[in-house]
Amino acid sequence: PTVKYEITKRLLAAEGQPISGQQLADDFGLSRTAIWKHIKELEEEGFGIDTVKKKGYVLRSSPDSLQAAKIDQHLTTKRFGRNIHYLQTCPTTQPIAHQLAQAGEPDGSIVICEEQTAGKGRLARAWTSTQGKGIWMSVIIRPEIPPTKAPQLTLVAAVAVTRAIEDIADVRAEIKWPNDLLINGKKCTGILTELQADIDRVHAIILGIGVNVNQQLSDFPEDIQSIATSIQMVTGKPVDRAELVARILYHLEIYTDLYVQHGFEPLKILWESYSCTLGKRIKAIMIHQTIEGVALGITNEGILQVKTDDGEIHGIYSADIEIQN
Ligand code: BTX
Repeated sequence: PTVKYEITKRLLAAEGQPISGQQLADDFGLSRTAIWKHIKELEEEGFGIDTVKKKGYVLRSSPDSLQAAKIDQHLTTKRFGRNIHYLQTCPTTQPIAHQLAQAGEPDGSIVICEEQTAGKGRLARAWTSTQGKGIWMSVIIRPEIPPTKAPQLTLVAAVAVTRAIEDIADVRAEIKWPNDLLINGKKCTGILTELQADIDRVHAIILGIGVNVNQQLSDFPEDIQSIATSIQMVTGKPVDRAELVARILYHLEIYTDLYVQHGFEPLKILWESYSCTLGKRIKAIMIHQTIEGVALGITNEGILQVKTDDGEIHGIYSADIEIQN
């Protein structure tokens, strides 16, 4: 961590109380001028800092950003989010996380940014990632599981994000199998699971999580305005994105550990309680076929079971789901 990062953390933790420049200089073994330069830089990044004579620096306001010190302030995890790679803008966080994972980045590290210019959905679709309005992050997870079980981790992630949104914004999202989170039937979160694995072992799962947080309807491109929503659009209140990130990581760590230790069953119950797919008539659209029927449930492997009108039960591993009633 850099000195600037440590200073930011101190200012945030002081909650409006002054911090002496001399104290900072002593603690970091720097001159007061060097500290002052860091303070100027923070001001340029949008921090409102007053200099009070004989007392020191007072943090008046901090920018609505996702930089590491802001997430850190809310973090209650052991591993998740303990390494934060923060970027203003990037095409997509996924390949950056892949590269870091390949270079040995530890379990729970994240890549997060304010804006993606080429955000990815599943099957090479685009994910709109407006500047400063959402959470666009990739989490590197290293569970000891065979690659066949990786899709279950997507379901685990869906539960974690749903719980976090409920805690922070007091609104209940529903999970549409496998991993869309909907509020009032509109998509507020998408999850993209990518793997680094050989035949019998997962090296890393790169979990891409996109949450629409503070957008207005006009922030979305026209073609998705009828299907997308944000938390603020539903609750009418802006959400502190850094706090929500920390909460997502909190649940993600707990549920991933629970899953690795006890398997999918305990999480299946949770997943089902948030699902809006089960019991409904659905259309499962896959690359080479479409199946229509009633969604009966998910198996202990996380496979969706659909009963078609001829009474046959089909296991669906991956598809886009349209809910029909
Ligand atoms: P998906 O394929 O299920 O959803 C993509 C579809 O959702 C698009 O075709 C479009 O119709 C719609 N859509 C696009 N952008 C949005 C949006 N912001 N809100 C609601 N609907 C939208 C879902 O894929 C997986 C998304 C993962 C995004 C994360 S963000 C961090 C990481 N980096 C990255 O590039 N992707 C992941």
